[in-house]
Amino acid sequence: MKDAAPSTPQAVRLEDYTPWSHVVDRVQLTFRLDPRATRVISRLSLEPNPAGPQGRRMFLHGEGLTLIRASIDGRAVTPDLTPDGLYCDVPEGPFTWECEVEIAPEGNTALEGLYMSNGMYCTQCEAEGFRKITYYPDRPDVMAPFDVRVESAMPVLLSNGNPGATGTLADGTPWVEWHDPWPKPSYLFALVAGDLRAHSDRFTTASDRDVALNIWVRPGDEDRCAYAMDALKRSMAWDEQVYGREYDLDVFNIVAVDDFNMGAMENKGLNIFNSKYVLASPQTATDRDYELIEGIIAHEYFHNWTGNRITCRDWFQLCLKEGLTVFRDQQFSGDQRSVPVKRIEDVLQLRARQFREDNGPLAHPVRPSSYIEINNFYTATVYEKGAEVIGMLKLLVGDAQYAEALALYFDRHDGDAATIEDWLAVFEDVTKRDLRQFSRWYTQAGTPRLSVEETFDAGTYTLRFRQRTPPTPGQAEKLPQVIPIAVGLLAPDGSEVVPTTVLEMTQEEQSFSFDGLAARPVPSLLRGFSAPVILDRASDAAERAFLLAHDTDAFNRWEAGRSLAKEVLLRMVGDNAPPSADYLAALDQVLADDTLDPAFRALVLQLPSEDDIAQSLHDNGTTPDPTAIHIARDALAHAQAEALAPKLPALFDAMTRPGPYTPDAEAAGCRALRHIALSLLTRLDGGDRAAQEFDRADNMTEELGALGLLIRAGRGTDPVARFAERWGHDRLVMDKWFQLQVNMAPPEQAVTRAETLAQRPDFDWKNPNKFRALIGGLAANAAGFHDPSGAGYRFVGEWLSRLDKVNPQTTARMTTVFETWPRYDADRQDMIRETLTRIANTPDLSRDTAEMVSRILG
Ligand code: 0A1
Ligand code: ZN
Repeated sequence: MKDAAPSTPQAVRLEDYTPWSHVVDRVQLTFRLDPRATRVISRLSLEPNPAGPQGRRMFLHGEGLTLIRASIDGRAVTPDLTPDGLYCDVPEGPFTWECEVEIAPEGNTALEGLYMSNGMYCTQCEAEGFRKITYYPDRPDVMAPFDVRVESAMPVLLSNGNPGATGTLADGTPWVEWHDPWPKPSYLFALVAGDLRAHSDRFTTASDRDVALNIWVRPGDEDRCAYAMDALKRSMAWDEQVYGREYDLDVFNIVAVDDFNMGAMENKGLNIFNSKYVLASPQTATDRDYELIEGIIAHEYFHNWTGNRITCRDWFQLCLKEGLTVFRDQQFSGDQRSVPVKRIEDVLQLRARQFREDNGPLAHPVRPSSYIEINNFYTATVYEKGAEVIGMLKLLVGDAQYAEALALYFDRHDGDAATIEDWLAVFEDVTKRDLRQFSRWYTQAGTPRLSVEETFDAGTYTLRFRQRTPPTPGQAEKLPQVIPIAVGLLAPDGSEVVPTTVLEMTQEEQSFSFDGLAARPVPSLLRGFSAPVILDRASDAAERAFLLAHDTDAFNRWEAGRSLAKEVLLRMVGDNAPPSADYLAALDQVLADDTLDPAFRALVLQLPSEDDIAQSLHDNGTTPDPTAIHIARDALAHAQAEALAPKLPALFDAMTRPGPYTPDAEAAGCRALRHIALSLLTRLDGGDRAAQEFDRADNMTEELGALGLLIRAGRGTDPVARFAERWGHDRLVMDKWFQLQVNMAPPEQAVTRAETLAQRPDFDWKNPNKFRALIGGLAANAAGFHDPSGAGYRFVGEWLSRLDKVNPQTTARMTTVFETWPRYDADRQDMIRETLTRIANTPDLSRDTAEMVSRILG
């Protein structure tokens, strides 16, 4: 009874939501694990749902399953199988459904459902993977307690919840039972079986619950779990202190797997992680890795309340859990490290990924209203813009009312599958505000442009703002949004005359005045990046340099330096202007200011990315030339190096800290600034110092940093080979090696290098991390990827067509490297369209990739 081929994809629409016909009171699952023939026996206690459609027929999702038997109340039934599931006639009242299916985890290369990674069984069920495990109402609003029994000879057998009985079958096969008392949707189900080792610890909650913590890894990786464990305990304590949320089971398990489509997954009590976001040692992980591990461990842990205890009614509400959980993990990381530095990093990410998405063919609202494949909507817009929307809400209502609203949300909706309307109603009830206009942030796509004009007259300073959101696919007209604009005013001597004030803009055009000023002030607008908008403001370089030197808002100090650099670069690309001396002088001051956090100084010195410059040129109506951008950016970096040369050696030495590596933010900040100094010095000495550094580095941050500079300087051949000799045994370190070589390569060599690397036997392209490292690494080398010959597009296109056969989800996500095509010249546009059309015409293309390619082509 094998099912037929999948049906033609149809769009799912928010407006069509209807509850399921039945309620699941209990789920009992038994797994007899076998790589080629796993048996899954499922028993569901069901009853009619008074709130759902009434009738005597039920539908269960199911994909790629072989149905062995099915029964209702113990009597065999023959359901009608469809490509997406089954229909079955059911009794009028409560009944028990039982079925047995067979699946083959070994052949599951899509890494969705039950699959195998290095001989270990694991699952990924969000969003719709559970239907590849058994027949089930696989939708987030169906919540039930799960009892799971796993039968297997594997030494470690895990599932959600608390451990239960264990035993041995007559044939000697061991079994274990797990009981999860918290009703959950199927997307939070997880099972792991393998030869694993635990790094264990304990945590006592505020209510004195003793929780066993385990991080499960492959043998040999046990000594790389300490940082993740430390981050987990800090996350648990932080959620108690800041949000009053405690953990609610006796055990919390984390498992690291090498083959994983995303970063990690918040399955109840059994989080599954991409191993790169768990495993760390000073020798193998960079500062950035440590930071990401901390943030992702926190993110998944925080989902226990925002996502698991309160889940989503349907997948259109994805931002309900993701936006809020990202917001929470950003708050956590800020508290653990530095609030302004974290904010700058988050805004850099937001602009690089979300603004790019929001200003191209894939733009969609934070809460989309239709989709073909939900896996394509785990986007920067849903996650990062979703978090920004919460940040704005908090700013508008204030910290105290935000805390009250969150307490009410947890109280009112615990155990619910909720909606964005529920979320906003909580804020309306607490604050008595009308949030109807604010809710447009959830339904309108596109990044609002905010322009401003100012006047000063008889002591009154007036800011006149205008907002406009360009059309996005399917949304031609945009209405004004509520924009919180945090503003401060500085006097000409640099003192602050008006401290941060939040202006609430609601109209298309709106003025705000400040009286009683002795002189025309310098405005510091959108402090802390108080709204995800693009601010257009004509201001001169002198004013930006003034803000870079004097603003009391650290974010805006950085922003002033950033916009200065951007402006200089745009003039260098467009008019062949020389690097601006004012800009270099301002940098010189920042560099020498020891009162500033080294991490902050490193961020000020870092130039805008080539992609960022391309987007700005496009926004200004100029067609970007990736080669010219690369040359200009290089030239500005050279000018920085020459201008700052006298200070660089001393800075490098000052940032060299004695003693062994520690991953804390302070030490990492010094290394970041030290690396910038080394990078600039490399432009002057051709790499001599970087070569010394490569030889002496005792940690991956410095070793990899130096290697990248040597590659960029054209001195990479020998160190690249030595690095591979040293680290060939380590899969995660080798991912960095693949990535760096194409990413740092001179643009004209990038594609050939990628082609050569792709031939290597250790380029295991079916592993998503490896694929992303090499193919994604090339796409991140903007001038190399956009090589005028089109070789970069063809290379990436061919690999995407190939990967689609084994892993549609990762393929579909990577098609976004082409989303910026409308920016470029006619030749490049033609070549990209040709590549995308070729992908679209690949026989048997997945629904995932087909949807993405057709949206990108528009
Ligand atoms: N919910 C996870 C991310 C995630 C989403 C989808 C996945 O498979 C399609 C896997 C993981 C998170 O936010 O961390
Ligand atoms: Zn998440």
